[in-house]
Formats: sequence, C-alpha cells, structure tokens
Amino acid sequence: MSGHGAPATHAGELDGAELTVAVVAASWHDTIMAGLLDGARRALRDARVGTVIEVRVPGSFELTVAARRLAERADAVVALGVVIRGGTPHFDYVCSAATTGLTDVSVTTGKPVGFGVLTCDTEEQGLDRAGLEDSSEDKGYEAAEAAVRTALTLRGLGV
Ligand code: DLZ
Repeated sequence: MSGHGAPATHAGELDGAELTVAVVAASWHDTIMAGLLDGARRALRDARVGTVIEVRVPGSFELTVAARRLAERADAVVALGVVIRGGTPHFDYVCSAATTGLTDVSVTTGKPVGFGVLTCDTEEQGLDRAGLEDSSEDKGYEAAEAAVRTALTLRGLGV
C-alpha cells in the first residue's frame, strides 16, 4: 500500500468549530511519533476544531482501550501509533490488535476513528510517512483530517 491515490483534500476546507476530537498516541519510536502528532495537531488547527483532547498510552496495543473511552466524550478519535517489525511474531499481534480493536471502537460507538498507526518493516519507512521535513507522506495529518471529515459527514446526515 502506498500514498499513491490519496484524495487531494486539505483540512482547511473543513469547519470543525463545533467538534470535540480526541487524539490518542502511543509512546514508542519517539521521532516518528513526534512527526505524527505534529501532523495531527496541524490538521485539527487547519480544520478549526473547537476542542482537542490529547492522551498518551504506552504502546499501540493500548490504543484501543483509550480510544474506546475517549469515543464516549468526543465526536471523533485520532489514533496514532508506530509499530516496527522485529524478529518475532510480536509485530503481527500488536498490529492486528490495534487494527481490529480500533475498527471495533468505530463500529460499536458510531464515532469515526482516524487510523494513524504506521505498521512498518523498517524505521526508514516510518520516517518517510511521519510528516517530517524529508518525509514524502504525512500520516498524522491524514488520519486527523479523515476523522474530522467523517464526523462532519455523519453530522450532516443527522445520524
Ligand atoms: C512490546 C512492543 C514492541 C516489541 N514493539 C512495539 C512497537 O513497535 N510499537 C508500539 O507501539 N508498541 C510496541 N510494543 C508495546 C506494546 O504495544 C504494548 O505496549 C506492550 O505489549 C504492553 O501491553
């Protein structure tokens, strides 16, 4: 999967003034996570989101439980994590738990969850997607924009 084909949209097109958005971020892989967080904050500012809640959890495995609780008081959640493949199957379990768990949060609460969890074979792949100066993609920004856009779409439908 690559960033090729991503929609040419910008969070500045959105009006999130009436929204509360929660960002939950894991704490592994500092530099990459700093880029993801910065991107998410930029998107929420561009979209003029009224209230932003930020929460940190230890690892990507813990994103789901925090996202579930935050979804109770936010219109949308943005989940950020960085998982880098090691020499054991641990990677697959953490990625699978985060992906399935966050999907489940979204479906069971009816609140959009922006999926900003990078699942990478190497640190370089993460750096290239982290919205840093030399990155080619900005996945934190994309995840936050997607969460806000979806929350506004649902609000527009009145559902
Ligand atoms: C244990 C672990 C490992 C090996 N790698 C990562 C990683 O690359 N990214 C990440 O976000 N978390 C990792 N973790 C931690 C787990 O997500 C979790 O925090 C611990 O297993 C404790 O429940």
